Amino acid sequence: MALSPAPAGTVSRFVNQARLAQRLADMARIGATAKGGVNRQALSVEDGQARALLTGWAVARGFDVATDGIGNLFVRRAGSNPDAAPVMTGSHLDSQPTGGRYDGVYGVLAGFEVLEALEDAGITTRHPVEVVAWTNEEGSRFQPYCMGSALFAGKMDLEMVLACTDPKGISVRDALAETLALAPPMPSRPFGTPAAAYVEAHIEQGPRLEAEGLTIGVVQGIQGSRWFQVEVTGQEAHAGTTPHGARKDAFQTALRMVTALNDLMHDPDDIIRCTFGRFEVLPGSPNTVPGKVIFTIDFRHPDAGVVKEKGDAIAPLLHSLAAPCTVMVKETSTTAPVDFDPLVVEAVRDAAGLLGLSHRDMPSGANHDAKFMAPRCPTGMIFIPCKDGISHNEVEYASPEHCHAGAAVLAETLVRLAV
Ligand code: HGY
Ligand code: MN
Ligand code: MN
Repeated sequence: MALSPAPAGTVSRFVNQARLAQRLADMARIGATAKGGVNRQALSVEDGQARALLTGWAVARGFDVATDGIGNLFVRRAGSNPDAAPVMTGSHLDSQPTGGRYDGVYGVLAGFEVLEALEDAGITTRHPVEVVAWTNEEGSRFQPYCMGSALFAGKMDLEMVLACTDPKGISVRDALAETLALAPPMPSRPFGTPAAAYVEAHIEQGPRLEAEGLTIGVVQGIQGSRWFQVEVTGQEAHAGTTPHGARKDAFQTALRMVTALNDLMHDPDDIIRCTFGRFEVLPGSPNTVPGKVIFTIDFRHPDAGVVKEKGDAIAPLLHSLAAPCTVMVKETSTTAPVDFDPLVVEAVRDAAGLLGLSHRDMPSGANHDAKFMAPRCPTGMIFIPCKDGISHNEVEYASPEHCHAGAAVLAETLVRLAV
């Protein structure tokens, strides 16, 4: 048994590209869509099946598995000091409804590959090394996003989370019970157990690495983000008989609101991100004046001041435009920008350099579970390119070579932190 610290560059030699590619392919069969992506939404049957598959792989390799009150799945490889806090890695298994085969799941399986490489190399780290599959990172079916990592980090209340419902009215509580039933029973741990460090590998979900011909992104931090759900209530009426002057048309009101929000978020530098991803017009009949519109706002920016100033302006603006309808504005998530730990960022940069992989420092436009881990322990992220920078799309793709490179950098980084 080679004792850590293994000479730098040892463990990455045991990171197996074909094995990682096969596990990604096996996992992509769960929730597979006709266009080559996945629909594996949080706490769905498919999410439960994915957790069960990972659990089976972990048990087969002799790793310990555990869960917690929101269904986070922890896979631990023991270290020489069982009392040492684990060095953690991971990401999420849940996907967008028309998601890709790499978003989230790459980070979970790259982390699992590192555990297997450590095992194959016979390396003993002082700290345990743990991979975690966080529950509901996406926030697509259930808002807010990152429920698993936020509860682990003590940033959300469990009862609030369990009461959240999806558009069909199914609660997190009920969906969680069904999901947990699909995986074998395992020990449960409290939230907030110590972590020595957390490093997450993820596809970039943007175009920069590919455009610059680079292999590794050394991630500096994640921009701020505020999500809102808006409900405009008017009055259903007959499309043929109701004069426009007498209408309480929820769609026309919502349209004015979106136009005003576009003006508020106009940014000639194209740094602000503002997206209306869900827009429901009810009752949705061609000859009934819409009585209700429900839409979402996903607003992001790297500067905390802009996140506060523009985000605080949203609700007053929408209320000023509501008449003759009424409006309810619910902020479903607010997360400030985070900077990652310089020592972890340096460890990632050094690992990429050690392996001779082209790399650059860069920010993350996307949210990740690392956002909630950053205040809890020294945290960092590793990006690999994805084709045409496309993600949250069934055509999402990352090459086996890039997947391997990211896992190799992750392996060298985790070993350095786990000694
Ligand atoms: O929305 C996000 O930024 C993440 O990809 N779920
Ligand atoms: Mn993700
Ligand atoms: Mn995502």
